[in-house]
Amino acid sequence: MSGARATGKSLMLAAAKAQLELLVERHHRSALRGIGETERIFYDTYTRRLQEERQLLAPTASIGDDQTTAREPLMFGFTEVMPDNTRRSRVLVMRDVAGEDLEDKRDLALSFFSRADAVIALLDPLKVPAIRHMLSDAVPSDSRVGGDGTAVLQHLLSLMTGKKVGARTGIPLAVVLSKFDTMQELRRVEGTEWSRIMNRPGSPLQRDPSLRSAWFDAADADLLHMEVRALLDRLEATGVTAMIEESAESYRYFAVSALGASPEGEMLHSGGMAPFRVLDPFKWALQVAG
Ligand SMILES: Nc1nc2c(ncn2[C@@H]2O[C@H](COP(=O)(O)OP(=O)(O)OP(=O)(O)O)[C@@H](O)[C@H]2O)c(=O)[nH]1
Ligand SMILES: [Mg+2]
Repeated sequence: MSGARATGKSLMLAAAKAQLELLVERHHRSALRGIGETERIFYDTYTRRLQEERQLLAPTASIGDDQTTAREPLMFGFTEVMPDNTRRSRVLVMRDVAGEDLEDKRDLALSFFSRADAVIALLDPLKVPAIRHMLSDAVPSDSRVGGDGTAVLQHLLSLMTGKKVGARTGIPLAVVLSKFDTMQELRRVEGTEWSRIMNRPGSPLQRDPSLRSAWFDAADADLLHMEVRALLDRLEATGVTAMIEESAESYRYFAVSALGASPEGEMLHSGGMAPFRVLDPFKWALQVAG
């Protein structure tokens, strides 16, 4: 997981783990199991705060801190049923990188990006001043907003190529517009072109089929990819899209909300977490990793 501080990486990972459990049970008739210390680390870092204390997460500790959670990757195993009904064992190894480490370029500790099977990079729409302004009534102004997303993405791409100047990376890159519930709030901002875009019937920005199929759904993902690409253009993030398209051979755009609604201060929304499309990038990563 990559992205500037407070783009929503840790919450997305926590939400995706819960959804992956459901996917694996429902479609693969298997159970998702933490490997090694993963269950304990996951409980200490995510579950206790989110489910027992109903609180948002603290910023992820820097990899330089003396904390196992930041140093150890999270590893989950399950058995996948293939389309021809054969079964095979899969292991998903994830790293919840601290935005701070990417922003401060602690590169020695981040060299694993050049060896990843796939990278998920988050962009926060609340960083776009026009969006923040339109949503000033709907989104609490004290939400954590992170650092420079474009600079972090540029740096990430250089880490993915092992710092070779001018090189393109062959590592699949999922570019995710996070906190998508805030964009969906734009439905209610009347008289703007945003309410028209976000209200369009049948739009992939309004539905979440990610738990319906066992594997990555390319037809749905293609539609989503095009919608999110167009949204990024409208958000005037053309610098970002140009950079991705120039530097990555294999990329896809996604839209995700871990929470489903804005939090209330440091607390989760009273309705709990209602994730939107959080599984899509992980299903893609599992598919492209073979
Ligand atoms: N509305 C909304 N806000 C979100 C969502 N996900 C994250 N946030 C907000 O963003 C903040 C940061 O989320 P984290 O998941 O901790 O961010 P991070 O990218 O892991 O941050 P670092 O660990 O510092 O790199 C949260 O405390 C929320 O205020 C979401 O789905 N919707
Ligand atoms: Mg984090």
